Amino acid sequence: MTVTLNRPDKLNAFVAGMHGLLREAISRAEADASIRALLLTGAGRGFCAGQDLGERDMSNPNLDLGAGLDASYNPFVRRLRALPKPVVCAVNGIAAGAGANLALACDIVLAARSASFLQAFAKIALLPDCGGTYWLPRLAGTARAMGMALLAERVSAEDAERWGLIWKCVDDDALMDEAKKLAQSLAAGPTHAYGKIKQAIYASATNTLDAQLDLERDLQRELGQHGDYREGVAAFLGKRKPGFTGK
Ligand code: LHQ
Repeated sequence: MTVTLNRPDKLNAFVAGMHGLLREAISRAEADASIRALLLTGAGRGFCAGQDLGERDMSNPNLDLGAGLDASYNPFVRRLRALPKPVVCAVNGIAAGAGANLALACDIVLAARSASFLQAFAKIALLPDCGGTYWLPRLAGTARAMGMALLAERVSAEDAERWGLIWKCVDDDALMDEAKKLAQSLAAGPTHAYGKIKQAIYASATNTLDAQLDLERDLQRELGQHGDYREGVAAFLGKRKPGFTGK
């Protein structure tokens, strides 16, 4: 399933209605077994410029940005990470603020060479949200995380790849083809195993080695009972392509 953020005149900055649509999309992706990979991208020249800064009522003395995060952004980030299917992000242009961190929440991030990542928050006296303070130090190290968050400068797609923030930077005109090919190939893969791979890799951020070894054992035990494992081994031994069902 492809989800395209589609408010290109404002670089796909988030307004309230978009959260409802994203909720519907992720609910479908969770419930529909025929959806075996998700591709997230943006329409136009930007990927997403984060929260629409014109939307909040700045005269409201009880303005509660935390409530906004609780209601919309955070549940979406949690559901993306927990989705037991691969999520590919094709960053087609600038990814700023919550838009940058939404991209980094995805499992495999491709970015167009002309795209960039901007932790814009400090420019408006906020801190990186949507998991930014979690992903940045883990992916790029504390020094780069601090630089990105405090200086709020654009990081090119090439640097993002070099720093380990994303999987790959690709030529602009190849981005969507590559992203679709990747998502299609993942959609034909061992979906159940992919879900467990996500679970294990994301759990490692907070697990000890002992806990991680135990988790790998438990998940591997379960995967060993799955038809896709049998199919993968049979295909290898038979020198043919596997036909994974993911079921
Ligand atoms: C925008 C936006 C935008 C409205 C471009 N809003 N119109 C915050 C609060 C609450 C709870 C949850 O969490 C958050 C998280 C956040 O995301 S905070 C961070 C919000 N994002 C930003 O601070 C980024 C603001 N945008 C920019 O700095 C620039 O637009 C970037 C660097 C992204 C792109 O620059 P340019 O390529 O020069 O494009 P532009 O600035 O000309 O933007 C094009 C249009 O999009 C323009 O509208 P206009 O009608 O003048 O053509 C912008 O006003 C509009 N736009 N971002 N976030």
